[in-house]
Amino acid sequence: MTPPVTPMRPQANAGPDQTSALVSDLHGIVAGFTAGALVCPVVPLGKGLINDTFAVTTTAGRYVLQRVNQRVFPAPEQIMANLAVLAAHAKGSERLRVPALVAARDGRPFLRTPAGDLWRLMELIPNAVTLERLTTAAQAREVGRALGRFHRLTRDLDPRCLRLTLPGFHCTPDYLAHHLALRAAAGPAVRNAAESACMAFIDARGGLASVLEDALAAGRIGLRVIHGDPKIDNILFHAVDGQALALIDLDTVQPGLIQHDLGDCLRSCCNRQGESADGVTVRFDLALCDQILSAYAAETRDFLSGGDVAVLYDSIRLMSFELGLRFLNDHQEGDCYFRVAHRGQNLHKARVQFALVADIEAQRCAIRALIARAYGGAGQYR
Ligand code: GN1
Ligand code: MG
Repeated sequence: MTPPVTPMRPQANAGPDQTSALVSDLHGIVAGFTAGALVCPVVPLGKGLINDTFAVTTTAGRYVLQRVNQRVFPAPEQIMANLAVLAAHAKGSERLRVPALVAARDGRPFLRTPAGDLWRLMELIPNAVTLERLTTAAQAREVGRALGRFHRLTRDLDPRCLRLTLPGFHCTPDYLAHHLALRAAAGPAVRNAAESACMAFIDARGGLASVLEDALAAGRIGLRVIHGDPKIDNILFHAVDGQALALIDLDTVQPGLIQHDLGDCLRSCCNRQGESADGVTVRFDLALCDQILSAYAAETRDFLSGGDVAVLYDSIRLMSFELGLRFLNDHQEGDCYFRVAHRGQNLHKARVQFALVADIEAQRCAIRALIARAYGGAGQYR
């Protein structure tokens, strides 16, 4: 049975006009935190598709200010509770740096405005940069090491200690069901060639959506703590020595499958053309994948099971497929979820992800061989 089609939601993200209106209110927001007085204008930071993010400089230091998107995260206090659990678990560890939160004047780690918005202020990790693309093997190794350390550090944190901040976030079968429901509701109405091509691509991969859910149901893999969004933009590198310093954007730290994280990280980092590639011929870069995987395996080899490793190849193409579905669904619902610069951008990004799936599939044997080598077996996990 297909689930009901959700009604058209209002625009989830502030567009450029709303963002500049926001900037003028930000002085008051910053004053609501215990972080000194502003010394220069607040400026937008990063390229996140969900929250509104700004860089703030005060007499006390430099910070990151964020408004949590409550259409995506309707209960943001749950995120804040998870951050506290994670920070306590990571305390004193050199493996994971969790950006410290600045208290609001009422002592809470966030501020609620009368309009109901939730804002938080975090330390800005010094000497840190994000990379638009990976260009060297050393960077790729740092990515694998950072994600592997995150999973290593959280392997003894019971996932039941964390709230589900986004239920169903990586449930690919739900995104597929939603896609089919949207398709049924639209009927044979006007579809352009790009949409039709996406639909044919999806139809040809019926069994893919449930690979991880099936493995979970069969007990071959298990729930763990995940980051949820380890794409390239969410990894901080040291500006000088290039070491990975932290995984940021911790809103989706919650119970999940480590395969979601590794697949998402690889689909993001091994696509050198990026999510908005010009044209729709994208490549999955095997050399980068090799470096990321071997560094990740060095951190995780001793606690991942054969069952975990057996589904790694499928999880790489699955996460690209899932993101393609999510972009396509959002396009068909009027761009309510992901921030877009123009109409049609989500559709283009869906095509890019599907092209990436196709290239991953074309390199299936080589990717499986890299996985087997990284985990020390000649194909023992297949
Ligand atoms: C969103 O907010 P941001 O840009 O870090 C999305 C991820 C997608 C990503 C694609 C909560 O992440 O799942 O992979 O866009 N986050 C959420 O760029 O939906
Ligand atoms: Mg995010």
